[in-house]
Amino acid sequence: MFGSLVLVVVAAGVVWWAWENAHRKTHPVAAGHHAGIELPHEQEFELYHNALSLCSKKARVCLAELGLPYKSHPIDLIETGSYENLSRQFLSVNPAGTVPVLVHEGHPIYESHEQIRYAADHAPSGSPVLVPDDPELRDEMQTWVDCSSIIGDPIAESDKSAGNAVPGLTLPLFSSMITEIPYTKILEGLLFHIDRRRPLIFLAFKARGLDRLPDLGPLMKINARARRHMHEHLDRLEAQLVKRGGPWILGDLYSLADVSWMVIFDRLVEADAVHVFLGDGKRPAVSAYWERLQKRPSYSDAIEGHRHPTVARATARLRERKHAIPALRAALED
Ligand SMILES: N[C@@H](CCC(=O)N[C@@H](CS)C(=O)NCC(=O)O)C(=O)O
Repeated sequence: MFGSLVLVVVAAGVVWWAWENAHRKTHPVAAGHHAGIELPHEQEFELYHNALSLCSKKARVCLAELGLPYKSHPIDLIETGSYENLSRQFLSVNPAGTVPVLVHEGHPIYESHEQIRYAADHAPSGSPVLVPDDPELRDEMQTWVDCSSIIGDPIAESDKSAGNAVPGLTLPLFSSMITEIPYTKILEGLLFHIDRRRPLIFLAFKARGLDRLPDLGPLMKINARARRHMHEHLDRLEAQLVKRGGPWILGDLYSLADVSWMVIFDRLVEADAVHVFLGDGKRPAVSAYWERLQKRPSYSDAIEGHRHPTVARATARLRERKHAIPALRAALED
């Protein structure tokens, strides 16, 4: 009797999963503007985004700098509470299940580095100029956007860009955040996520706990490699700021390159890692640059105005545990 009941429950579960899976189609999407896709919309610009997501911050900062109004669609990720990005509704907007998605007149633009360029190119005349007219300067800007973007496989290629080094550096923050998320919610990712590695990492963090993070050897290696590469990326930024004389990456013109780097520093704050890269007088030009970035109105509007309470708690917990456990601090900072 009990055996048959278990069988019925398992069979019902499999049928449910098969049905859901068939209706939550995921696949990679090409970067850029998709004129062939029509999405329901109410405003010229709409943005699907998340408070914590680095790439979402980049899109929000860009729209704030341009003064472009947009309809906001906040989407939860597992880090901030649930896999809303795996819902049927959101997958119809982006079958890759990632944020941000910028929608212009109903057509999506995928990948944040494409979105900021698109928004700057389609802002009404009279909007602040974030892309230089001079072709050489424009190429220079694009180089600095690219080296701060998340492109390709960030875990394997943290040497390619500072953006790619960010996920590895964020692992301890994720480990701290996931303590607040129940297992059942993470399981949804295992069933439906396009990249099963992501929920698997969260499960490992949850099972092991923040204090025993150093036991997770392969993940600690990713973190250490990302740290080493971020040092190299920031050395290059220091040299560029000195060469151009600031205040911004291209000199006098605040550009998309600065939009793209602002969010990297903000993530280092959230991951309690700024002191690792800028402490003890290291990289004075970068430190002064980061101070200037925080004074821009776009920083308070698009980043501080969207803070998620879970992130602040997770940062405080991470800092406190590193203080309490020197071996944890050494593993994450030395
Ligand atoms: N290269 C993409 C990255 C998109 C991406 O991976 N977004 C993350 C947040 S920064 C996400 O949506 N993660 C949710 C998940 O994978 O479950 C971009 O620049 O837009």
